[in-house]
Amino acid sequence: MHTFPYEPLRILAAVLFVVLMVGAYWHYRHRKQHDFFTKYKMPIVCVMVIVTLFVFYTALFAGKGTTGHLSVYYFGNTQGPFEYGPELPLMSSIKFFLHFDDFKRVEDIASHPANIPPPLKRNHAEHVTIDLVAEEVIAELADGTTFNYWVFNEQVPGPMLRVRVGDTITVNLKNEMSSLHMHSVDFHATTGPGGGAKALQVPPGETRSLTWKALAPGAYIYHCASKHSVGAHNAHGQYGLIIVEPEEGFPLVDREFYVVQGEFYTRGKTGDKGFVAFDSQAMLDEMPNYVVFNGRVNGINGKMEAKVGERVRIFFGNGGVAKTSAFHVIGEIFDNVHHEAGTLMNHNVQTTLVPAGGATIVDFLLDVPGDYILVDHALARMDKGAWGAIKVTGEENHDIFRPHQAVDSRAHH
Ligand SMILES: [Cu+2]
Repeated sequence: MHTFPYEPLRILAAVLFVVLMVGAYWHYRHRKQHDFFTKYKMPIVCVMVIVTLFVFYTALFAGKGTTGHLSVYYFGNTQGPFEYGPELPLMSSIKFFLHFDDFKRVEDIASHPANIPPPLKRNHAEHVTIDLVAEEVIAELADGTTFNYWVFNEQVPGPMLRVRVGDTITVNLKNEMSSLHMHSVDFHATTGPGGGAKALQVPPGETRSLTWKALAPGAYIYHCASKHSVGAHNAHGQYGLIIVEPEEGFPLVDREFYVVQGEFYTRGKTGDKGFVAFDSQAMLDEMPNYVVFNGRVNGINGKMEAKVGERVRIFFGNGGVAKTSAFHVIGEIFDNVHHEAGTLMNHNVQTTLVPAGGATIVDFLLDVPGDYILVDHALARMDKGAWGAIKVTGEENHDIFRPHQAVDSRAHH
């Protein structure tokens, strides 16, 4: 494993610094006999200053990520299966800094929760082609806060893909020329090494393809699985859901929504304004500043509408990379839950667990108008952005829900 040799360099720098200090002292004591140090005083001072700064810089930032615009996995400590290289993370940091103004700005990174492919109405298997584009862009994570996202098709989560069990799927993954990193896809719906990730490791500017067969129905996460840290790629927004419909399809409902939870690890605090850099140490510590639905704070809020009497289905995934979601809709009870998005059905569920790299499929009937807020019921995460409302309009149903007139009890005394 060849990492950047900052440890020996730091020791060398410290030794040099001590030698120079001793030399300077020696020069001070014998300044009449030796004019060498007098002659080269300024260069010596400069070298000492540079060495000191280097020692402080490496001591401060080694293994912690970097400041300012340097958002990549700099000197990241990974015990994972990938080696560094062929390019040092430091080089990526420098390149990111140099090309900061060239990265594409995306207006709204959030995948629209209602803008998804409709149910498949076919009774036979097909050969389906899926085109995905990996790209590194800059977009808002919260109002006034921007982040360097790594995405599929310019959105977080990546597009909701929809196939039928028995389908043969050819995936073409293109990695944009502007990318600084290798990207890939691991489909949890795929049976084969890496879920396809090894065949689909794509260097910037290239395309790779893979054909696989969907063997089992459900809702499956797909995500990037590239070095130097798979977690870091996911924590930049590279995940989505692929729905594999059963032969008979899912029972038809009135509305379907697509929501994927994710975590963002940024330097500084939740709510800091301006460009915020990725913090690899915070990721290792599993301490995200943001936990959000569809890639950003307010990623789904105000984008979902329904009517009283309608049945709503939510395909809900968790891109991770550390937290298990306690998925809940405030004011509703899930009539049906595909436990872990599999075939085991549960009913009358208030909160369902969705692990990192997992999903669920829930549906419920809307009886009463109002705002129904999706949350991760580990509610500290609501303050980190994990919420968004479905606006339900229609007739009041006072048999089921009836607020009473406010009574001022003081009037009776
Ligand atoms: Cu990636």
